[in-house]
Amino acid sequence: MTDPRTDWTRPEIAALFDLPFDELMFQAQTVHRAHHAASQIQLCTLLSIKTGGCAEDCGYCAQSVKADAGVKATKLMDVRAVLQAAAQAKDAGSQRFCMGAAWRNPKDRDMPAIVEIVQGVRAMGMETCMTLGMLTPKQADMLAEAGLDYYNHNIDTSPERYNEIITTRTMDDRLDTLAEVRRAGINVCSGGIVGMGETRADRVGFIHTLATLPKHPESVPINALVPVKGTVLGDRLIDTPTEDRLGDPTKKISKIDDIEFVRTIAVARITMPLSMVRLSAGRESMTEACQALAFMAGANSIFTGDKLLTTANAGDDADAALLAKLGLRAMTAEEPLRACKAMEVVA
Ligand code: SAM
Ligand code: DTB
Ligand code: SF4
Repeated sequence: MTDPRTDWTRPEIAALFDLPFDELMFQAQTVHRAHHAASQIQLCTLLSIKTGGCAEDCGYCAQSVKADAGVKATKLMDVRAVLQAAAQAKDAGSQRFCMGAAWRNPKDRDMPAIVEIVQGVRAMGMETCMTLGMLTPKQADMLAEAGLDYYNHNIDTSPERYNEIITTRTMDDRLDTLAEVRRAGINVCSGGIVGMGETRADRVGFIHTLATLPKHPESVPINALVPVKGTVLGDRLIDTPTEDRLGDPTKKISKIDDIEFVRTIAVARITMPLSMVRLSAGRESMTEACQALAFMAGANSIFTGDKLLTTANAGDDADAALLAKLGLRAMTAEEPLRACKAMEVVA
């Protein structure tokens, strides 16, 4: 197997976006089938283990202290309650349990409970993923020692647009944590959000940043903005823009065009052939046809269950019906591990 390229240029990525749609889909399917089992979708479950009251000002997020989205701030969940939720997810057929905390970074005093959670979920035979914000080298090592399989830390958008969306940290802060996660030996999950009013060039820059990391993330979540009332970006999409830091408060953003969304998935698949590409937030308001195209474009992972972190998700019944209609089946736990092993072989 040849090494996946990490030397993509922006013009090359822009040229992929510009392909005729049928050609782009053909290339994406060809790459997908060369590296992944066809017709198999990984099912992941999300749990918010610490909700709201986050010090960061991410313009899309309902959990920021700057948002007025009616999200109640909670403390870190009790270890036993997290393990109970993980057991339920396992019974529902999920292979990966992803736990999110609305933190800028975990405090050292939070780490013993986090370590206990990772160990407990792993002992159930599920893959573990955590997203806790920025990490110190010591925290990354503690998570690795606890056996954490994946760490999610999204770059979210292009380097050029980053400080319009978030002012309380930089893209470089994000890249530093990703490097620490890699160094500690934890698999990387990193992607972002489209539909935040960005340009095609921003989407090119976003994919370029991921596809030129020293090693591609093992998981690449592509979220479509879930517009939440009371957040800067949600209000702009819902059509109630208020005075905010993004300049002209009357500037609206529209929901991303379905075809452009699918193109983004296809370009992620082609440029990061071995990665699991996750069709993440935003499925609840997506048509079945758009989701089907996203799977054809190479997405092979979804979040199941009724809830993401604070917003609604499509729900198990809707997902089971969609997968059945499309003849797709849930991946066994071994498949994503096989994909990771393939990445180790070529690294
Ligand atoms: N605080 C941690 C962090 O930011 O890394 C972890 C939790 S944070 C909610 C995880 C990711 O969820 C964000 O990086 C963003 O990509 C995604 N997200 C948050 N709100 C979203 C929204 N309204 N629509 C789509 N994606 C969203
Ligand atoms: C990711 O890229 N998407 C997930 C997960 N990683 C942590 C989170 C989506 C959150 C959607 C908004 C909400 O529910 O608050
Ligand atoms: Fe905090 Fe994460 Fe939400 Fe940003 S995306 S406000 S860091 S919870």
